[in-house]
Amino acid sequence: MSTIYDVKAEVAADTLLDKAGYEAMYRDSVADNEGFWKKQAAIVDWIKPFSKVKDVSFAREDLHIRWYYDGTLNACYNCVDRHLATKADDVAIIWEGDDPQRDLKITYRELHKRVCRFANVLKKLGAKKGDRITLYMPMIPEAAVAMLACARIGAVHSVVFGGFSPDALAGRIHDCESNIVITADEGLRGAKKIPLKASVDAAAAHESVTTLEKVLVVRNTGADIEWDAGRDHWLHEMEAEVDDDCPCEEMSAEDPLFILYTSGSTGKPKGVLHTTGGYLVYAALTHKYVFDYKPGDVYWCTADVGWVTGHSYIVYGPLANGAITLMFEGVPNYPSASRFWEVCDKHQVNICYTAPTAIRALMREGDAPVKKTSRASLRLLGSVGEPINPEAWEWYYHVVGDERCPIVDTWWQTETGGILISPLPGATALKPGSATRPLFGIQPAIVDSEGVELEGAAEGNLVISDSWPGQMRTVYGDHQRFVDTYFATFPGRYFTGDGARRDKDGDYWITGRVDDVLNVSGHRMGTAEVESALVAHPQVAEAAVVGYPHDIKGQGIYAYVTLMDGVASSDDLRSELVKWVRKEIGPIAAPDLIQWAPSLPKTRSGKIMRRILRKVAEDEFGNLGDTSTLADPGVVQDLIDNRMNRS
Ligand code: 6R9
Repeated sequence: MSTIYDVKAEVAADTLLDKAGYEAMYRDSVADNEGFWKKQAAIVDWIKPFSKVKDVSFAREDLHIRWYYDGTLNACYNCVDRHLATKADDVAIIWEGDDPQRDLKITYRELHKRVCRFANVLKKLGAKKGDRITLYMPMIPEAAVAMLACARIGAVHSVVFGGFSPDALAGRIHDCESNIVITADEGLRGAKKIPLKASVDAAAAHESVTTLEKVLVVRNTGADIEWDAGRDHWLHEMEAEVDDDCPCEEMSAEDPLFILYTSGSTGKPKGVLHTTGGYLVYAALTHKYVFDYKPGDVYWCTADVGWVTGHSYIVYGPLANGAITLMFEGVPNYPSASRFWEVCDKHQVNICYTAPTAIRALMREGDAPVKKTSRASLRLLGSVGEPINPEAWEWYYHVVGDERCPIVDTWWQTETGGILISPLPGATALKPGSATRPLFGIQPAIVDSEGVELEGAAEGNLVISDSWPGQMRTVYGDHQRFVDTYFATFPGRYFTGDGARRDKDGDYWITGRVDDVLNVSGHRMGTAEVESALVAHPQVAEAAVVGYPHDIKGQGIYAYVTLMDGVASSDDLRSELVKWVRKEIGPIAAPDLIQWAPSLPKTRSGKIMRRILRKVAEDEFGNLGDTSTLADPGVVQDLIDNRMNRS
């Protein structure tokens, strides 16, 4: 039985919504969905007001999602220019460097100037409305400035996480046919240098990369880098040649704002496409209510801009709301395990939004590194990226938040653009491990494997029955894949890929992915992606990858590898394969455990029985279920005898 915290007793009475306020607003949002979203759209400024609110069909044969589609606006204007009248000298971005001695505050006026100059540089490089521009950046202000500059001129940004390998970067440049890549000489994380420009060079050399014309480079660490004089340009040199004035492009609400690649259950990452109007309304509204954001609050989301959390809750949501958003270049445990809380004290952070994997890693260091800091400025804590285990929740609540700060456990996805299920501080009773209630306009349902909706307390597949403005619109360049991935399994509804339980109070508990997607330290990783990287190795014949419970990462990556005939297994080969996957995809995809499997358990039709592989990886082989359909049941005993995860 988990503790239920009555948050009303703990937060100041002046939260934006109380329980009755949330309930009334939710009721309205469902009873008159169009009317609700028509009204809420006033959270952003429109150039040409919309007259049409919603045009949606979740039917497979006629799938389309449009919001505010005859209106026009500019996302950058909303995040920057419109604040100049009232808060030009207020801080927009606080930047905290990897090195605790380095930080920076950027006002809205300065942000405006930087974004305009950056946008003019992009134009000078030939960027036009609709172009896809790839960003491969460290967590420096220029990352946010570059995103906003793209939005300003109507270019579509595709941010690729700086931890991805040159191969992964090349695949993403190729898929969206980028003509420009924006990067830095190097990144810095935990005093380690990340050779970003060298990775761009390697990606550009790929034969699949045929559209890339220009590389714009931010000087960050000042490292020596290779230079291609016809292709590469320094930002600081080009900025000296442009002026501060750059008008905002008038964009249709349904013009693309960005593409963000994410892992699915098949091998190739999908280019999730978000458009301008609905996304911005949804990001701004959810940022305001979930984080109970009030003017002057210092808000910190610890994510990287390479993930959707960084897009919606470092850049677009907070800046659309005129907030003070903190960007952190470093890692939680450098120079010490107190770093997060030292940053909170130094910048008087009121709202801190981080991931369970970071909380678990810091929890392992004990309470002392937390207790030596004050954290008195904190008012609200947030969690995102994976289910938070009650033990980590309790520690976050008692030790970090001193039992004073509600925790918002926010469930959402790259595809959803913003938070869909979360408590609201002051309005929702908290339960450790539960994301609790749907936000405005969100109609979650739980269906069984046949698609039958389950009522009341139930467990099954989590689907969403109606659209919301922040929903993705398509998979870039592959609309059929969008339809097949999200709307084919349970006709007429959006399938999240997650499992969930709804308790008797109506609160949701996300149980994790029900497809072949792993969640490693809050990062999505398709098992098929890791498998194809492994089989690309000349000595690997076959590979199957599953997740297993991992104390810090949530899930670890467990690979079963069958070697080519005549290749001897060895620990050296094992480390070589780990290195290989790091090179093919990036460090986040590196297998934690590799088991040599002379053969894999397959059905007579040749399908790998992942259920069995998962059980063995979990060290739970006592109950393997029905193995009678296996072509060779003997395979299983060998797997059990040689399992790598023994508790
Ligand atoms: C925002 C983000 C999405 C997947 C999602 C789910 C898991 C995210 C969660 C959570 C339980 C939460 N997830 N938040 N599970 N509780 N609060 O993380 O997007 O990278 O696309 O991952 O992450 O499995 O389906 P993304």
